[in-house]
Amino acid sequence: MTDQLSRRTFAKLAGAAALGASNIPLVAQAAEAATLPAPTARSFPAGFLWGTATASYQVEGAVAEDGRLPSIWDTFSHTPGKVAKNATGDGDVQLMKALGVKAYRFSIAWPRVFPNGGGAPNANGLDFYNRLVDELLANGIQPFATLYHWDLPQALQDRGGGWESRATAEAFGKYASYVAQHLTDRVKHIFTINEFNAFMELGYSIGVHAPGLKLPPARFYQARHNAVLGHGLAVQAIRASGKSGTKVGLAENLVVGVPVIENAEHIAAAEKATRDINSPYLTVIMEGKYTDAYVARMGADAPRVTADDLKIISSPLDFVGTNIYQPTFVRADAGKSGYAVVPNPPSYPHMISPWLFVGPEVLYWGPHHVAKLWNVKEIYITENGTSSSDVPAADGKVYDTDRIMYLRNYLSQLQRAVADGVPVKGYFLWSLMDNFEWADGYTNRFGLHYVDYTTQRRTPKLSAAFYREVIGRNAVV
Ligand code: GBH
Repeated sequence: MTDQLSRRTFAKLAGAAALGASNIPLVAQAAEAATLPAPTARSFPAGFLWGTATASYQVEGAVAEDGRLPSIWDTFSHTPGKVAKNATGDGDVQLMKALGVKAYRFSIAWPRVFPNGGGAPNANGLDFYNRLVDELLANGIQPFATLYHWDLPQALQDRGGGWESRATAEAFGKYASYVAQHLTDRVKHIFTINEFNAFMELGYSIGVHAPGLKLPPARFYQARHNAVLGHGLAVQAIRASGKSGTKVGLAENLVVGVPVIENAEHIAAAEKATRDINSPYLTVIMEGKYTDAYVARMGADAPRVTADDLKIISSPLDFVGTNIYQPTFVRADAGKSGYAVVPNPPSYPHMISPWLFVGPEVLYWGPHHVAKLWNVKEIYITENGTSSSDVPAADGKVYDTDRIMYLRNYLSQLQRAVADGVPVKGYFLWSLMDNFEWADGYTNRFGLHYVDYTTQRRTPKLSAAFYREVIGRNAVV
């Protein structure tokens, strides 16, 4: 990406682009309004919070401005061969523009606020977010901030091996405390960490994400433990330093067991699978104990875990955020665990990202399991969405009917969950605009807005008009 446009010019473009969505008429404005489904059909409760989401390294650019130092993703993406077409996240600064959304989930770059991971804070770095928060509030959009969406300060990786070190968990707590002190007068919802189940597995075990490590089991289990400990320390720090009324949670891409058939035995198996497979992360956070099965699996490689650690890790949360994309099908099984994962057959359909298997029911079962397993009273879908080939048509527009198909089906299942009484309070669509898709670089687009990476121009896709209609009618359309 190039820095050809100033932040202000870019803001204007983004604004114009959002308004441009109206060149596809809203059905509600059309003459045949009388033929619309009844207002209650597939509708959501009043006050359901519709939002969009992004993350710092994927949209911000400005990697060397105002005292920011490198993160592990700067290092990784600048290492040839690690990211598709050797793309990096350098580029223009992301600004917010609404589609009628009432909430925006963004992440704060740790290396802007503490460029060295710890030590002295960089006030200019935090100001970047002060301005964003003020601008969101001035536009009637509630800010939901994530503290860690994978851009670990490189200095922490260099010093103690990043999450391999308990010192990183402690530094994370201090960073959380500083952010809470300065932003919670205006930011009322904070997510500690985004997707343990992605950055730990891909970054520290499989090695395809930053920092690109393939740790042996004992070191890897220790790193997992430090990450959930960091989350707990951050929760405590936010409680101690944040204004009263600040709500804290996390955003986890839990593995969601989806029953192969919706009957009692398979549903029970799917629930067991969800608790068991997520043991290293969400389960220990919610239960304050590693499951016996996980402890047995780790065997002699298990980290030393103190009762005090477990207490910190399971500090009570105000809500649970779930990033939900694809199902893991589960059936009942006679073996000890009581369940078996059913691999998708080769013919199982996926979106353009090969991992993004289509299973709308996952948006029903994900929140359902979380509410039932851990008695959670406030759930957000912190990410859901899809990639698409998104090639502009001759008229310059992007008719992403596949994204609309995906969203319509997934939202129907979310509506089913809410209608059943599952306490889902809001939904953040990933993503507001096309952005840096980690190891896939700029090859897979997830946005509601098409981004021309040469000019930075944003163009609403057909799905933006679809989402605007969903929000306007508070119903699946
Ligand atoms: C989310 O991860 C991330 O939070 C977000 O930053 C990202 O842009 C968005 O999803 C869309 O991907 O190619 O076989 O190595 C979702 C969970 C985990 C899904 C990693 C893709 C890569 C599988 N992701 N996975 S593979």
